[in-house]
Amino acid sequence: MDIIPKPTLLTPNEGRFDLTHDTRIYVTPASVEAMNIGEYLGERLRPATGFALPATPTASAPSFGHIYLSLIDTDAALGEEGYALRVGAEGVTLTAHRPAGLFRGIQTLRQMLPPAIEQRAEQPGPWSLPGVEIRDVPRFSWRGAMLDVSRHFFGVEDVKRYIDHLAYYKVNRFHLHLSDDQGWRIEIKAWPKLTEIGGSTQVGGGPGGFFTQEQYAEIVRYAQSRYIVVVPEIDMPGHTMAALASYPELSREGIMPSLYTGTDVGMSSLNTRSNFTYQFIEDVIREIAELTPGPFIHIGGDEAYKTSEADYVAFIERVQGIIERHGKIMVGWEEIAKARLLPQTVVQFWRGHPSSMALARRAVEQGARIIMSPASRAYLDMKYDRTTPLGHTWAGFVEVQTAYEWDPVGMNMELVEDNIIGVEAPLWSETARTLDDAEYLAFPRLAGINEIGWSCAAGRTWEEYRGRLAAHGPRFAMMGIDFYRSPQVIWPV
Ligand code: IFG
Repeated sequence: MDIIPKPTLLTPNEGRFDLTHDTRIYVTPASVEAMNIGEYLGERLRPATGFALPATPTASAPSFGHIYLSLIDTDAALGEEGYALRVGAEGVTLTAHRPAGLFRGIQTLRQMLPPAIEQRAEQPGPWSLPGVEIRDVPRFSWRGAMLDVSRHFFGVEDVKRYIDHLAYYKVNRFHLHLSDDQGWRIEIKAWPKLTEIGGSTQVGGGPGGFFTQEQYAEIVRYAQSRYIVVVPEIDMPGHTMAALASYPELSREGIMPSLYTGTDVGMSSLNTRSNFTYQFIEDVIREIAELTPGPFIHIGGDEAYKTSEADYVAFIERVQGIIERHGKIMVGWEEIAKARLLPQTVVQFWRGHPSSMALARRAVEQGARIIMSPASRAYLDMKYDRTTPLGHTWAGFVEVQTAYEWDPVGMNMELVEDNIIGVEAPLWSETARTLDDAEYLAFPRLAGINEIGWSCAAGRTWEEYRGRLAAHGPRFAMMGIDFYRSPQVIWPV
């Protein structure tokens, strides 16, 4: 089987089960949430099979020949996202301790069916599931993907499709990079020029765009229904040229910032000594916190080259207090570890500088947890190799094997498992203009990086994965993903 991420424990058995016209998706309990999950499974399987596959509430396990989703009297050791899946001649039984676990198990079920199941038009069967016993629990609680909608703007439908890809790989954090030098992408009612002006362009001078608060809420709901927590990022004090061009009073005196459509970094800074700036931040954080049910708000903090060290530290500590007052947990790129952090704060490691190690240690000493996003392994905007038309090279070439063959506890960062909250694959969009560009850069690498976040470290090898990835390749194609056919993998057809 070509399941990605690889399940913790999988034992084949001699049974097999074919979906038929009569197959039902029985669900217990008959709660709205459990029934919604059953209906989601039905929606994924109906187009290709042409079967009704009705989600049907039940009080007990069905008789022969059906799919049974159950949340009752299950094993608490499965935790928030774990699940147990049995396929035999009698049918399918998927149990979990929590609804997210059922949802994660459904992705495994999808990947056990023939790849044609992902087609949206009816296909010839049979729709066979191989007999198996699976017990699967994730290694890390943060398995993320970041999409930069600032450098190039991606609309709601594109973002929803990207979220669907993330759900398929059991990703549970969607980090949305909503502001940067080239664009401000989220409506803030108290500061309308942020989108009127700051949202009006993008890298290369295109029309830009932005999410209204209703559209952002729609994205959050869509992610939530896939058990994915949206982590909004408002980057500060650097990467703020779009905000400064919208409200020059946010800049230090005498600077007249203008809209920026290039791809340099590190040239902007909020005026970190002005109370006007903190009123701005208070309003932005308040409005975004109200729209974000998830516990996290990312404040960026990267590449603040135009902010003095002392000003930067004071700024981060003051913003951390604002985030906390709004009942949220602050996330930031590794540089925030220069400041005094609250123990719940999350620090996202991204560079491979010698200073990075010291910053990671400072973060850990303060009780903060680390998201590992090493650019040399996990940055999806790095070229695969010198022939890749899109992407950067500053962190090196990142072929599929490079993106897979690392471990968050390794990376000679002197970190231990408990210091790490998880992994995340950022996709910066300076060179990705369309969703097709983004999918080309993201796949296959995103699948492998999230296997690192989900699967056991022990015994995980590139040699085994490259064979499984090859067999998995047709699933990318059936989902309409224009993925990179790495020469490192022997793709079928
Ligand atoms: N570094 C910048 C990003 C982006 C990236 C492109 C971080 C945290 C280079 N900051 O990565 O804005 O420009 O690879």
